[in-house]
Amino acid sequence: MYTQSFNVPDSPGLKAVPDTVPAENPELLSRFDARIEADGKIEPQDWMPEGYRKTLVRQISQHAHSEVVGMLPEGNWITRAPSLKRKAILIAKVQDEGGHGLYLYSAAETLGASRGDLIDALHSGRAKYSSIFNYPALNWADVGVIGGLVDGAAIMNQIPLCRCSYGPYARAMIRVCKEESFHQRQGYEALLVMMRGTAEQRAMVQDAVNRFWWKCLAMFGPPDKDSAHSEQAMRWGIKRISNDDLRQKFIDATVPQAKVLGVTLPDPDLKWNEERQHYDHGEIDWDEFWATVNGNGPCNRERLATRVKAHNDGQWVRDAAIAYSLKQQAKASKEAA
Ligand code: FAQ
Repeated sequence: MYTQSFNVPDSPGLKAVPDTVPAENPELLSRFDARIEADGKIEPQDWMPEGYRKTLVRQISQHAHSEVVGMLPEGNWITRAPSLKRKAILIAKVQDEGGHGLYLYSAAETLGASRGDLIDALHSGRAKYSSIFNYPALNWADVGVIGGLVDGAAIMNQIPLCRCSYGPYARAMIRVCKEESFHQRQGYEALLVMMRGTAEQRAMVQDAVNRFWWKCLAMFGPPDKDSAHSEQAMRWGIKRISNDDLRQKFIDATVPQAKVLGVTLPDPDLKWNEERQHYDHGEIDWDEFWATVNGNGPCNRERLATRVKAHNDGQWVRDAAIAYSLKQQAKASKEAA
C-alpha cells in the first residue's frame, strides 16, 4: 500500500525558488533554479547554492544517524527472538538498517561532508537523529510494533524523498523504501500472529501500540507552523510533502490496519471527518518530543554510549584497512618505478 503513494502530488504552490536566495553567482543560480523548476535532478558535480548543500548534509546525515541508532532497540532482541524464523528475519532487518546508514553517509559524502566529522557530531551529541529511537523496546510485541508502525511511518516519510531533487539521495531512497516495505510487512505479520494467540499476547500488542503510537506521530517532525526548514526545503524540491500532511497520510493509512489487527489506537479524538475526508486526531505532546530530541528522552544516553563503544571497539578494523591500503599503494608505486 505504501508504494502507491509514489505518485502523490507535491503540496501546491511551493515549487519556484524564492528571490530570497542570495545570488551567489547569478548565471549559475538561474541554471540551478531552472533545473529545480523543471523537476530535474541536481548531481554532485553540479553547482548548487551553499544553503541547498547545507540543508542536504543536515537532513541526510540526521537520516543516516537515525538508521544506525535505529538498529539498537531491535538489535537487543536478536538473541531473544521467539523462533529461528523470527531471528533470521530480525537479523536481516537490522542489517538492512545498517546498510541504509551506509548509503546515506555515502550520499552525504558526495556533498563534500566528511564521514568522520558526521560521526563525531553524532557521538558528541551535537547531531540529531530520530526521536523514536530514544524509547526502549521492552518486549517482543515492541519489536513487531517497531516494524509495523515505526517502519510504516518511516516509509510514509521516505517515499516522497525518492523524488528529492538531489540525485544521490533520491536514488538511495528508492532502494531504502523497498527494504523498509519488507520491514513494515514483517512487523505487521508478527503482530497478526500474536493477536491470534493468547489473551496475554494480545494484551502485549495493545500495550506496545499504546506506548508507541504518539511517538510515531511525532517522527514526522514539528507541526508545519513550527518547522524551521520545511518551506525552503520544499521550494528546493528536497521535501515534497509537509510534516503535517505526511502525518495525516500515515494516520489515514494506519487506522484501517489497526482495525484488521484488532487493536485500538490510544487517541479518544481519533474520528473520521467526512468533510475533510481524513481522520481528526488529538494533540501530540510536543514538550516531550523536544525534550527527547534535545537529549533527555528515556534512552538517549544509553543509545549514544552504545554507539560510541561500538565505534571504539571497531577501531582496529579501520586501522587494519588503512594499513592494508597503504601497503597496496606502496607496492603499486614500487612496481610502477
Ligand atoms: N526526531 O524544520 P523541521 C527510520 C528536528 S528513519 C529528531 O521540520 P526538517 C528507519 C529537525 O532535524 C527515521 N529531530 O526539520 C528505521 C530540525 O532540527 P535542526 C528518520 C527531529 O529536517 C525504522 C528541527 O527538528 N527519517 O525510522 C525530528 O525539515 C525502524 C526542526 O524540524 C529521516 O530522517 C524527529 N522526529 O524535517 C530504522 C527522513 N523531526 O536540524 C530502524 C529524512 C524534526 O534544525 C528501525 N528526514 N526534527 O537542528 C526528513 O524527512 C526530515 O528531516 C524530517 C524533519 C521530516 C525528519
